[in-house]
Amino acid sequence: MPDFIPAKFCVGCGYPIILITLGRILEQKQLSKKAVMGLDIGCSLLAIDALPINIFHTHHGRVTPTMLGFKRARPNSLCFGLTGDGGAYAIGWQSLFHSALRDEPITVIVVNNTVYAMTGGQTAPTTLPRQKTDTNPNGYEGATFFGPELLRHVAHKDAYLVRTATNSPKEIAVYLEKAIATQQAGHFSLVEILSFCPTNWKTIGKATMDYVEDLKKVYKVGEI
Ligand SMILES: Cc1ncc(C[n+]2csc(CCOP(=O)(O)OP(=O)(O)O)c2C)c(N)n1
Ligand code: SF4
Ligand SMILES: [Mg+2]
Repeated sequence: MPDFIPAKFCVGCGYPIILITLGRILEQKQLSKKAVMGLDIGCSLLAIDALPINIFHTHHGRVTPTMLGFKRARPNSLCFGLTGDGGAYAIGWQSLFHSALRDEPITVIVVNNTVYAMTGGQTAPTTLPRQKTDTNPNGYEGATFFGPELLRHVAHKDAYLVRTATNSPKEIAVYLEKAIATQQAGHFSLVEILSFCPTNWKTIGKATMDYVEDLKKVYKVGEI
């Protein structure tokens, strides 16, 4: 397992932190051979060769049904879906919702950077009120979307739903391990990670960290 991810992501992006953390857990637990990860499109697609596990591209908004299909065909596999907030909570919400409702034993990792990053920073369901985006240059005025909190209403009591952030890598590791254990016990798990996107947030250095801390004031981290 390398200590770095090939430089496809922008400098300062949160995705590599998540991928390195997941890769270390899989290696430590000797799960790399069982693990398979689908990528939803969005900046997740850049992870195609990031880890020494089976990884493939799916379709924007379709990673959840693809991975639950894989899991049904190969019940002994450990299935991950890596998706952005747009893929999970807009175009892919229907299938994500029903997967939680049916308690499908897969793990969905939602990288919440509050925008459609890959396509240039458009407004997403997770965009915060007053946040300036490509499509709302004067500030977004709509509602805010709380994915894990909404899913809690329909998910099985043993499903694992949690939110963390890329400025807390140790916490990401703890939560990913619990999500994996939940899948192994036969239940649905989702880890939402508030993730740096300095390119679309138009931030550098400390301003990127401050941005995540501001997000945490709205999107409460912790188990849900
Ligand atoms: C069916 C379909 N609709 C739209 C697109 C264009 N598209 C590709 S990525 C993307 C947005 C990605 O945003 P998000 O899911 O939040 O991922 P991020 O890039 O922010 O990590 C869109 C709209 C597409 N590829 N397929
Ligand atoms: S656009 Fe944002 S999410 Fe995509 S690679 Fe760059 S920093 Fe990461
Ligand atoms: Mg996004």
